[in-house]
Amino acid sequence: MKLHWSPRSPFVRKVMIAAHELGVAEKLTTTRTLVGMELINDGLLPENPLNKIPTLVLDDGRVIYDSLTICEFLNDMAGGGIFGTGAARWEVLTRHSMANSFLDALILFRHERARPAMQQAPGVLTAFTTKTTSMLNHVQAPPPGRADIGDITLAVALAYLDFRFADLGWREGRGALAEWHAAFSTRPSMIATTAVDG
Ligand SMILES: N[C@@H](CCC(=O)N[C@@H](CS)C(=O)NCC(=O)O)C(=O)O
Repeated sequence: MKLHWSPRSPFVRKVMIAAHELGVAEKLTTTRTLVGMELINDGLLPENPLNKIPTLVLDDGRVIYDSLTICEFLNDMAGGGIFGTGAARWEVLTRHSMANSFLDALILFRHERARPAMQQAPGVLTAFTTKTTSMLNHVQAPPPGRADIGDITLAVALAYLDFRFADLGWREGRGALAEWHAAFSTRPSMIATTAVDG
């Protein structure tokens, strides 16, 4: 299976962490695929018309996206483990949605911050700053040792804050969350997928 991949995409990292946690990472062949909000990759478009990574191409040519759908596919392939079952599944998926929407907001926030100062919209920057703070104040540190898709996505979002928003100092006043993230970051799946620029 071929995974359109980048070492700095948090959504790709989510998929790779899930693959490691499920023990199926070695089944993925990663291919470096350069994309950006203003960077169209013509090689990717036939497989994903919206130019997004991660995109998974199965050996029989079928294509699976986006990151949640790929994680579900890997979870099924591995016989389950990171989504929960029955009623618990909705709780896991809801925590995933919260952390994933946070990531969506952070990507847009970063894009706005990267514009030349004259072109930045102050209202947009203020709104994203407020959302980031309110999300961080709202989220609870998960129980130690657990690694479902909600926990994985939260860990990726917090690591993305370290990667792109180190100036925000998200740990300040959030000791329990910081402690949880430090412990989660020692998991082999996290160590194997550290984000790098390049
Ligand atoms: N909802 C998608 C989001 C994926 C996404 O936004 N990926 C970014 C890289 S981090 C991307 O492909 N951007 C290229 C573009 O927006 O054209 C998912 O969960 O997979």
